[in-house]
Amino acid sequence: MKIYMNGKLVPERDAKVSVFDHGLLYGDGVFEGIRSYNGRVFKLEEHVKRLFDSAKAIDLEIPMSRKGMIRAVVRTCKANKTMDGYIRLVVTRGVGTLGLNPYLCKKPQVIIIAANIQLYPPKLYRDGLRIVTVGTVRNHPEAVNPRIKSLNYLNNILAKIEAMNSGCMEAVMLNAQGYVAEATGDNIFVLKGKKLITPPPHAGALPGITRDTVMRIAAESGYDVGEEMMNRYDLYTADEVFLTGTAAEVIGVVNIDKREIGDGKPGPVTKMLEKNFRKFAKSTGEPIV
Ligand code: PXG
Repeated sequence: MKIYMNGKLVPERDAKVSVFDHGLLYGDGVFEGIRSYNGRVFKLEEHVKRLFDSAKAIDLEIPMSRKGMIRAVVRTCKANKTMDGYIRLVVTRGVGTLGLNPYLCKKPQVIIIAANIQLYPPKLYRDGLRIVTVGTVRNHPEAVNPRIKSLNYLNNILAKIEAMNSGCMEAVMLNAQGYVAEATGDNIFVLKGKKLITPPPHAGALPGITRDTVMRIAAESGYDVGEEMMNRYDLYTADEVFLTGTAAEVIGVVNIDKREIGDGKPGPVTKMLEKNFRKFAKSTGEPIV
C-alpha cells in the first residue's frame, strides 16, 4: 500500500509520524472518512469542505488548497487502485514540544490512506441493530464541538465501550441536557408516520454527509424531513429508527434499551432509503482516473 504523506506517495513501511507529533500526544488534529464506489470518490468535495471547516475551528492551517486536497485524494486512490474502498484523510498539528502549545508545531502533517472497507455483514442489515443509550454524554459544544471531526474521539470511544460491554455494537449518545445527539460513529433518524426527524447539529451531532444525502432522498420521496430535538421517549415510540454514516450507509435499528422498535424488524422506509442511498452512491462521485 502507498500512503500519501505531505505531497509524496510512500510505501506503508515508511509512512511514519514522530512521537512528538501533537496528533499523537494530544489528539490535536482533524480527519475524514470517505468511501469510493465503482472507481468514484463519493461526496469528495463535501468531505474536504468539512475537513477544512474542522481545521479552521481548531485554528489549524492546512498547508494546501481544497482543490489540491481533492487532487491528492484522487492521486492516492489511483496509486492504490482503490475503486471500492475506504479513504482516511488525517491532518495533524505536526511535530512540537512535549508542551501543549500548538503554535510551536510548525508543519501540519497531511496523511491520506486509501484502504479496503470492512463492511458490516449483510445479516445486520436484514435483522437490524440492537443498541443502548449510554451514560457518557456527547461533548458539550463549548468544549470540543461535536461538529469538529477531531482526532480526539475518546468521547465516542468511551460510549462505544459502554455499548460493547452491554452486548451491543452501537450506542445512542445523549447531550448534557438529555437530548439525543447521535451514535458513536453514525447519525440517528426517527420515523413517525410520514415524518422523518434527526437531531440538529446543536444537539451534539456531526453534520454527517450520509445524513445530508438521506435527508434529500427522503424529501424527494415525499417524506416530511426535518431536524428536531428529541429524547429517549421519541426513540422508544418511533415507527422506525435507523443510523447513517459513511461506513454503515443506512442501517435499521430494531431495539433500543430493550424496547422493540416498530415490529422488531427494519421498517419499509429504512429499507427504501438503504436501497436508494446505495443506488445513488454507486452512480455519482469524483472519478479516479
Ligand atoms: N457522527 C460521528 C461522530 C461520526 O464520526 C458520522 C456521524 C457520520 O458522518 P458521515 O459524514 O460519515 O455520514 C461520523 C462519521 C468508522 C468510522 O470507521 C466512522 C466515522 C468516523 C470514524 C470512523 O466506522 N463516522
